[in-house]
Amino acid sequence: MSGKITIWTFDWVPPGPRGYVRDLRLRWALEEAGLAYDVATVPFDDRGPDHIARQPFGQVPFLDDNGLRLFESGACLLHIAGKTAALMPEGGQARADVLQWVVAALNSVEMVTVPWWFLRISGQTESPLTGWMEQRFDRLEAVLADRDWLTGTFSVADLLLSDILRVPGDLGALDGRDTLKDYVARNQARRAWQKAHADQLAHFAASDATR
Ligand SMILES: N[C@@H](CCC(=O)N[C@@H](CS)C(=O)NCC(=O)O)C(=O)O
Repeated sequence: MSGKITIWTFDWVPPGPRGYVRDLRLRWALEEAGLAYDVATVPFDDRGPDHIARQPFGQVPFLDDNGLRLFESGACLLHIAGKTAALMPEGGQARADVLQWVVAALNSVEMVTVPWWFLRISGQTESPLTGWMEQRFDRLEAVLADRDWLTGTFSVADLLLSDILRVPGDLGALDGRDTLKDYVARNQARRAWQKAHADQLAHFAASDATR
């Protein structure tokens, strides 16, 4: 599908989440794909029925691709990745490998890292989830011990998993795990990540002036 692609995010967020809001994932994917896009906003403070109609949990991001709308960053990423072999091979085992790792990143890694992060920022330093999360990290270290990317070449699965890992990583949870720290750094060294990250920071910095 060609046409106008719009990423929707908040008009403003407090300083803490800047650089982490998940429109970053979509920006990054579209930068990798070389596809032009616009960024539109919904109010952070007043999430009315229009917002809920597009994202039933009142969250961001969501995507509009020439009238095709979808929410959930994972679904949006798969939609974008379906447009370019630069993010996901067109078929066969190679595509299956990417798909399984996308779901694993969301359903086997992020499903423990996000609750762990939530407890940590709520002040709970001794988390009952730490052992479970460490088991996941152990297995990911084994997978990535002899390869730079999950499926042999950079894909949307690396984009997603590295974005998931950097959240606990930035809180020190990857300290002593050089394989995973290097993996996240390798992803963040990509020009597309750096542009997406800088653009998100600039977006929210500009919004301060309007408040
Ligand atoms: N599973 C959703 C989670 C989206 C999410 O957590 N969005 C955050 C910003 S990164 C948000 O909107 N937070 C505000 C809230 O939950 O009310 C996805 O990956 O799209």
